[in-house]
Order: sequence, then structure tokens, then C-alpha cells
Amino acid sequence: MGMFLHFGVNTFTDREWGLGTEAESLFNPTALDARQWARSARAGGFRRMILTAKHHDGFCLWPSAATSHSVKSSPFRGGQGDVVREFVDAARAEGLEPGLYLSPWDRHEPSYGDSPRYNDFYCAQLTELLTRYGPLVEIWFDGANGEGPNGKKQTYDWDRYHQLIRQHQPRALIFSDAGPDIRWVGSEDGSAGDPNWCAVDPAVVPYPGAGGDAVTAELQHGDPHGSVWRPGEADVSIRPGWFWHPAEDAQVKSPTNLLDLYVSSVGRNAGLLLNVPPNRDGLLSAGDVANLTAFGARRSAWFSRNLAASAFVRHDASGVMVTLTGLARFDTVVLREEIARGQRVERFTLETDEGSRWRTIGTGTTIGAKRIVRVNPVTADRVRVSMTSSLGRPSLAEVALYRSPA
Ligand code: FUL
Repeated sequence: MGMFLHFGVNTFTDREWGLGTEAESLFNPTALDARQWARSARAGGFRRMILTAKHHDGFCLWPSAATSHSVKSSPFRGGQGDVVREFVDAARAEGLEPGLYLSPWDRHEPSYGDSPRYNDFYCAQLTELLTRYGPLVEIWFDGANGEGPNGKKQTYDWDRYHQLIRQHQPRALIFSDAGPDIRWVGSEDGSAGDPNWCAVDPAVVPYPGAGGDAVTAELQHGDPHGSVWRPGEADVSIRPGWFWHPAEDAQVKSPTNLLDLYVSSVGRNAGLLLNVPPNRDGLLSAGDVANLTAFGARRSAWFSRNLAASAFVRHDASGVMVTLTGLARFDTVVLREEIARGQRVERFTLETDEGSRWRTIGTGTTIGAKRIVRVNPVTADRVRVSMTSSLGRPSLAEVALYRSPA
């Protein structure tokens, strides 16, 4: 799980997509405290944080040498500030890994649309981010472009961008619709497709921002016969918008909503990237922090006690038999595949031993890194997981049973 942070001039103008004409003087978060962001992320159980270093409006949260449209020209810290620096330092201080979002679409930069010139500009900015701030866990490329039919036409040099990342940050994961490392999961509601394969056919999603039903289906579901390993990441905001808007303070997703998102993303073999946007003070709002913290606490309570931890497990060709040390009452089954060997399970059935017969309590499709299945509360001492369809011999790494908190 990662926390996404959308922050910039839009925070001060109440927009989602800035125009690119915003005055730098607008950016003035007077109480900015990136440690508060990182502490809140940790309380929610997140391990990564990704900040919008530049959104579509072109305003840079770091003092880029490539443009004056940045914090350098703003009142923030008297023009001496660097939000990216404060962000990476705070993340690391809290034991989290920082990553950055750098919007390819730039509505401010005059060279945008003059493809070679803008690619040089973009690579200069990317290089600054890749070389000044220490190790980055993920670089997030947005496929959005709202130029419209009569707008500027920019041809992005994706290969060059990717090579820069490989050169300067060989361990950073590259996210975009088209990977190459992590793929967008094809929706912004926080849910992965069902089934969800880690493999995809790269020919179906050739570049970020490609559209159409076939592309969406490939992003949501992957492809069991795909030639590249490209796990999905589900991005979603804790609020209706990606940026902070005063009118949305009462529309923050509840801890229960967040747990549902967790089950439909992480519980479906995808990463969850939850956006929590800082407000005009430069802080996460109290309501967002409270819900994040409660989400973290409830998730820990839910998944802290595996009722099958000391069970006897027997594997055979078609599944796994779990014999508990006594009767246990549970309502959640977590399955994990041995994905270092690939992803193989296509369909499975969960059953409990009723003495004279087996009763089906749940079924599902793919498993992958993790599958969370919620079932009606049941008391049993034997559970059978049968792989009813798989590509080759399935190999489960874990079967865990939990009871959700009341
Ligand atoms: C979209 C953007 O247009 C939104 O503003 C936001 O950044 C979201 C994560 O991606 O494509």
C-alpha cells in the first residue's frame, strides 16, 4: 500500500486540473509539515508515499532549474523552500519509501507540443528528481491529456524517460498504464478486476493514455498468457477529488469504505495507492487523518490473528487441506500463491468439513500475491481449498483464516 499526495497550486485555486496560468504567489502553505503526512501514512499502515512533484498545471514543488514556475518564485519558505526535499526526508524519517509523480502533460511550459524541445525539458526535470533526492521507490507517469482535438500535440519519448530512470534509479519501479513495471489497474475507484492476472500482453496497451474497451479490460484483468509480468496498482482518492477542496471535507471515505477498498485491491492481487491530499496549510486534514488511523487500526485487528497459524496443512495436486487444532469461527480467508514461480490459479473453491459432507463457503478466480475472500461467519475445524482450474500445477504459499472485528 502506498499513499498518494496531490498537492500544488490546485490546492489553492480549488481546481482539479490547473490551467498553467496560475501565479506562483498562490502557493503558500504556511504550516507545511511533511512529517505529519508521513506519520499519518504510517498510522494507516502504508509503506510508500508518492507526491505530485508537478501536476498538469506545470507548477513544480521543487526549485527546478528548467523553469521559474516553481516554489522558488512563491512565498513558501521565502522562496527558499523545496517540498520534494521535505517530503523525501519526512518519508525516510518515518521508515517509508518515497516516490514521485511528474506529469508529462504540462499546460504551463511553452515548449510543450514542440516534441523534441519539450522532451529535453521534461528529461531535465526528471533528471533533477532522479539525482537530487536519494533512492526513489516508484516513478508515476500519468497518461492524462486534456488538450482536446485542437490542442497541442506532444509526442512523448517514453523510451528515453524510462532509460533515464534505469540509469539513475535502477531500483525504482516505473508505473504507467503501459508499465513497464507496474500497470494502472484500469479504474480510479480503488478496485482491481476479477480475475486479475499479473501478466499482460504489452501489445494491447502500447503507450500510457491509450484508450478503448480492449485496453481497459487488459488493464483490469491482465492476461494469463501475457508475455510480461506487470502487477496492477489501484489508485483512488480518500475524497471525491484528487486535490484538497474545502467543500469535500465532509466527504472523506470512512474506515469501513477504506477496508472495502483494501479488499478489492490488495485482496485482489493489486497494490493500493490511496490519495490523501494536503490542505492549504500544508497538512493532511484532521478528518482524513482520523479515518486513515482508524483504517490502520481496524486492518491490524482484523488480520493480526491467523486462526490457521498452527494448523496442519496437506498439499496435493488439486489443492490444500487445512486441519485446525480445534474448532474456529472465521469470516475471512486469505490465500497467497507462490508467485516467484508465476501466477497459476484461475479458479478455486473453499469448503468446510461438515462431518458427512463438504460445504462450499466461497469461490473465487485468480489468487496471485494475495486474495482476500469474505465468507459468511462459519465454525469449522477443517477447510479445503480446491483449485478447480489452473495453468500448470498450482502452488499456494499461504492459507490463513481470520475473524473480522465486530
Ligand atoms: C489522472 C489525472 O488527470 C488526475 O488529475 C490525477 O492526477 C490522477 C491520479 O490521474 O490521470
